[in-house]
Amino acid sequence: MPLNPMRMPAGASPDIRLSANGASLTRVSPAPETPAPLVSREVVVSGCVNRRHSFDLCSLMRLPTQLTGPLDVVCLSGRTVRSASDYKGVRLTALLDIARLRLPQARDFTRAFVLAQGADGYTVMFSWHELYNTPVGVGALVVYERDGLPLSDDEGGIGLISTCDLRVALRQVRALKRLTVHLADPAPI
Ligand SMILES: Nc1nc2c(c(=O)[nH]1)N[C@H]1C(S)=C(S)[C@@H](COP(=O)(O)O)O[C@H]1N2
Ligand SMILES: [Mo]
Repeated sequence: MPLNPMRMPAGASPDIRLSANGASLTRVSPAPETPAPLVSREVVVSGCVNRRHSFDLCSLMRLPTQLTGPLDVVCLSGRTVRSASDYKGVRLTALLDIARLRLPQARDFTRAFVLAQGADGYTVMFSWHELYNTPVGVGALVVYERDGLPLSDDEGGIGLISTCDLRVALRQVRALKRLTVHLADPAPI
C-alpha cells in the first residue's frame, strides 16, 4: 500500500508535498484550478495542399512582414476587447502559397475554404474568394507580435487576426494551431 493514497493525475507536475508526519498535504503553486495558458508554438497547414507544412516562430519571421496599424478588437456585443497600435505578422495567404493548394479540378478553388483553429478548438472560416479575391485577404494575418512585443504565452504565442472585419475579435484566433484547406461538396445537379 502506498503511504499516500492520493494519486497524481497523469501528466500533472509533482507539486504536492507531504508534511513531515505524512498527515496533511500542502499545495505548492501552481494551484490545480489554474489552467495552463492556451499557447501555440507552430502552425500546421494541411488538408487539400501539396505539401503539409509546419511554421514555427522562426519560419514565420522569415516571411514578408505585415503591420496592421492601430486596431480596435471589438466583439459581437460591441465590447472593445483591446486597442492595439500594431500587430505584426504575415499574410495567411503567404502560408497557403507555400503549402500550395491541391485542387483536383482547375476551377475547384471556387469552393475551397480554410478553417483556422486555436489550441482550444475555437475555429473560424475563410473562403478562397475572401482570401484571394477581396480585401479581407490582405488583412488576414498570422500574428506573433503586438505593440512591438512578442505575444506572450498568456496571449497565445501565435494568433490570427482579420483586420478588415467589422468586429475583429470574432475571427481573431488566440493560440493558432492549425490551418486546414477544404473543398465544399457541390450540391448535386
Ligand atoms: N482560441 C480562441 N480564440 C478566441 C476565442 C476563443 O474562445 N478561443 N474567443 C473569441 C472571442 S468571442 C473574443 S471576444 C476574443 C477575446 O479576445 P482575447 O481572448 O484575446 O482577450 O477572442 C476570440 N478568439
Ligand atoms: Mo467575444
